[in-house]
Amino acid sequence: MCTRTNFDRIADRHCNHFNSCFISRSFIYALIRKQQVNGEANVLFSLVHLARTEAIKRNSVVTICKSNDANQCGGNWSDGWIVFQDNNKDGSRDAGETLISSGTIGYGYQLSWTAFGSNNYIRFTPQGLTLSQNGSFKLCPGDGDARYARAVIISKTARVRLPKDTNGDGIYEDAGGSNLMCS
Ligand SMILES: [Ca+2]
Ligand SMILES: [Ca+2]
Repeated sequence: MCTRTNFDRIADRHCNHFNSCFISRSFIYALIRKQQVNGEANVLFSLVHLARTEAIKRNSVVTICKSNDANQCGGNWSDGWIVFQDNNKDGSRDAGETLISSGTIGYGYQLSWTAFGSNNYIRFTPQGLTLSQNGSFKLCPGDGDARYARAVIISKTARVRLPKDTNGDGIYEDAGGSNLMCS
């Protein structure tokens, strides 16, 4: 006789004919993928924190822009980004502007930034605010499965928020509370 508790049902645990329960492979797979996208969202969280902190410390505008060569602005967000001291505040890394860091999102992920002002960069002021910019990053896995997508919202005051799955349907939401879509 196979007995499943409520917890087993929630965790999608099944029982075998020896009456011991096990967690299904698909559940573990889903759990790992959720953890992966959450890890990537935390990378973005830390990225914003770094740029904001550097802007305050350097008493200068610091910009994050998309970059495909870890040196200049260009390409797509999925290629990577750079963080630099943006002396003339133009969102582009000019000669003599110090490179602070560079990075990329995890392999296979698609990253986009949609914002008021520009979709190419985010600028932070010495006061620790964005330069009149609010927007959101969207992370999608390579296979476009929205269950493993996540948004990272940045407010004008440089506050970072990761919307949850408030309706509990397994898909995280965007800034407006709608399920994320990966196309
Ligand atoms: Ca510049
Ligand atoms: Ca949802």
